[in-house]
Amino acid sequence: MLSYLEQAQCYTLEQGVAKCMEKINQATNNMSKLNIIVIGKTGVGKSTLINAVFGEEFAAQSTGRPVTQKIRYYVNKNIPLRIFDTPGLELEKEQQEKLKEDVLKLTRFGVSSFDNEKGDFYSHVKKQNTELDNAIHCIWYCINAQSSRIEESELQWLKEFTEENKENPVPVFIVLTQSFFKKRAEELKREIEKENMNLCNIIPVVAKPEEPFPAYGLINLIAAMEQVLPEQLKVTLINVQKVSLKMKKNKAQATVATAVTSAVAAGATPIPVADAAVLVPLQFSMLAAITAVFGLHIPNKVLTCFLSATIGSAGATFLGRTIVSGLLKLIPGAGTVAGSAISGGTAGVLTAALGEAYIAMMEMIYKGEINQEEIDTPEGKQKIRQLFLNELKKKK
Ligand SMILES: Nc1nc2c(ncn2[C@@H]2O[C@H](COP(=O)(O)OP(=O)(O)OP(=O)(O)O)[C@@H](O)[C@H]2O)c(=O)[nH]1
Ligand SMILES: [Mg+2]
Repeated sequence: MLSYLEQAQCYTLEQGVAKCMEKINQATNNMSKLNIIVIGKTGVGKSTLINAVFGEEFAAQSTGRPVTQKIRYYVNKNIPLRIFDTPGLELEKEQQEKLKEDVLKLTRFGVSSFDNEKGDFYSHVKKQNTELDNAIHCIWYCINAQSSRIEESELQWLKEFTEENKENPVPVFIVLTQSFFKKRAEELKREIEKENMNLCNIIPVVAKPEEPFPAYGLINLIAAMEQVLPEQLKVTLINVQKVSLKMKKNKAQATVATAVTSAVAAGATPIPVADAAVLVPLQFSMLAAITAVFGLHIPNKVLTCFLSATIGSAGATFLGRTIVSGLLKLIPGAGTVAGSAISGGTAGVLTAALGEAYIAMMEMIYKGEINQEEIDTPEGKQKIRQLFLNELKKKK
């Protein structure tokens, strides 16, 4: 058996990519699903809101559905999200009552108590839910802000619901949709606030711009959710939301900072140059975490290009020796110890540059400035290499 270090040093580029991909898949697949219930009358803009926050890719499934009297949730196997769409608010009192009971039931017994095929609860589930993945994490109650007042029946429903929700509280957000006129939306907000219900927040939004009204407020909704969600679900939220690239970048940069701290610590006892590969697992975990934050699918080809253009080599050996032969020359101060060891500082600089270059590439992919095919060309690789070198230079 080879020792861990020896194995690490023997990584070929191919093996390195496979290992890194494994971590990326783990990070993405192990992400907790975020479960949101969306409530509101027909036409207030629920689908438009879902579209704007999570992308067409997700909400496409929730539009064009025939009017239904049942709760249904929507999933997409590549997105760690379940959106419950609820009908019935504009129906008879009896049905409004049933909707309230059903939503409360969902919050108590969790997603697995619900048969999505039938749009009803399984009869056998009696146990209160305790699992995070199975819980309802928040409720968006949508009210059209173009109406100047909140209707009495809606207010009553909300009062009763928030009162009963106290038992097993799930964060409730009132989303004031179509808040084209901010003043009017603010008035409505104050009116609702006066009722002193147990609400997390009341957030005016315009989900889809319409001349002359720009979209706004969606970032506030995400930020408010981020404040109340448990840590594990914050990553999911940042992954699934399509509203703020800045939020994704901030989270990704925090991930890099953590990895840099670990790399510096690992290098506190100077790492013999031949053992530089000890850093590789750490850096792969960092890349996996960044991928999870961006919520992008990264194919093997792209990862291969990225790793070969940065820390890898096209040859047989991976990382450890490449760093020694090439990269150390580029790092200010590293040259002095290059003959014998990698210092903590150098390990940190390398990790930071790698993380930042990856974020830069993800940003370009996210914005559609570069696609997979373009990355997999000599020019594409050169571009990535340049991103990495620029980051190394910045660390001077
Ligand atoms: N410009 C603009 N139009 C909006 C916005 N929100 C809703 N609308 C419009 O209002 C109409 C209804 O919106 P939907 O998103 O379908 O409403 P819904 O709540 O999903 O309705 P149901 O599925 O029938 O319950 C559509 O014509 C939307 O284009 C918005 O933020 N901006
Ligand atoms: Mg709809």
